[in-house]
Amino acid sequence: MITIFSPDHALHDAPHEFLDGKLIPPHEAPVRARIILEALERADFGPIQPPRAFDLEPIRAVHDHGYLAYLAQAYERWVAAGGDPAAVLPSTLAVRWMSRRSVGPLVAPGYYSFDLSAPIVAGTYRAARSAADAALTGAALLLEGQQLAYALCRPPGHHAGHDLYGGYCYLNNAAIAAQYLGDGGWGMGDGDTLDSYPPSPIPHPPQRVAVLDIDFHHGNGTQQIFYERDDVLFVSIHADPAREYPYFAGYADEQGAGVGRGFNLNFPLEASVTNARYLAILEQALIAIADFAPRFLVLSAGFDTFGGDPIGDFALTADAYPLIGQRIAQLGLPTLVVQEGGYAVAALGENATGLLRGLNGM
Ligand code: SP5
Ligand code: ZN
Repeated sequence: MITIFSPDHALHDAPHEFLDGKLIPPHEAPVRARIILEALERADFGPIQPPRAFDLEPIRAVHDHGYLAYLAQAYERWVAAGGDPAAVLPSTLAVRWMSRRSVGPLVAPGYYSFDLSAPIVAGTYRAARSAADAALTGAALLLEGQQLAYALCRPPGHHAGHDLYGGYCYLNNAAIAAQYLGDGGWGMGDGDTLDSYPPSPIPHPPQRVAVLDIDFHHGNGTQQIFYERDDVLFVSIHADPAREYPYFAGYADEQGAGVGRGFNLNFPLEASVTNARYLAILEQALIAIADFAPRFLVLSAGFDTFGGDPIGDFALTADAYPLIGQRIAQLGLPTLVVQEGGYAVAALGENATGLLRGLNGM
């Protein structure tokens, strides 16, 4: 297995998040990636490499152009307009019946985000790009024949939609990688120029890709990005949104739309889910993925399903993760693991290495 990690993740270090009416220290902090990296270095999974530098094209295949331009400049424009230099956080959110486009420097955050848990600081965009590059590098490695790669992404990505950020997520690393895998990576990578993208004619139809999301929270962003697609299957096992974040998506009746109908599968679960219960649900998820017969698997891996997680309410123990990894490996698919959430920092190293041990068949 190859691990891809960029120290640039640390450029994203939010001063706070807004939760239940309080400004609190952010759950999503640089220490998370440091802890996982240290545990990986102690374990023996293979090389740890920096990401290759990709240009914006494979990101633009998933995200809106105006959204990306906003993210790139949000902090500087916010500060120049008198916003608090601590971080960009909206005061007014675009919602159902007031969603007209308005993108002044102090207002765009409310147009492009859906909650108050994803502040933007000076280094957020560079960190998010490094995470997307890590996922893309992992995808490129699979296209080059690797069977397993782990993108130690931070900030995470699965809550970020086509043109919307939130839930600690800005760029949807897993979706960007899935799209790249489906496209076969054509025209992309080190040394490629805009002139070579896209080559015409496109050499082959999109390859089928499955995204399995095992973060505690529903991957609403990934779901939205692929909702009307039949070439990407999205399967998510998560806390019932009737009870837990992200509340407004992730229900079982969300099954895809148009040609994508039947290619979105949600497993919303009750509180206090045990190892045995989780593994039984995972079995159903894996059957759906095997039926879809994808060429590649992207695994959005969160460890906030752990019993000790400060914002989760499942009851998984550390023993669950090697078993989860083992079962997923039995699909026999080239797999890219993309790091998402997990906030029980003291347990993150053990849980992450546990999952990877299972995936590696160790
Ligand atoms: C990537 C990721 O895991 N993002 C999660 C963002 C969740 N933010 C809101 C959490 C709401 C928690 N409410 C339960 C508090 C339990 N005391
Ligand atoms: Zn989560």
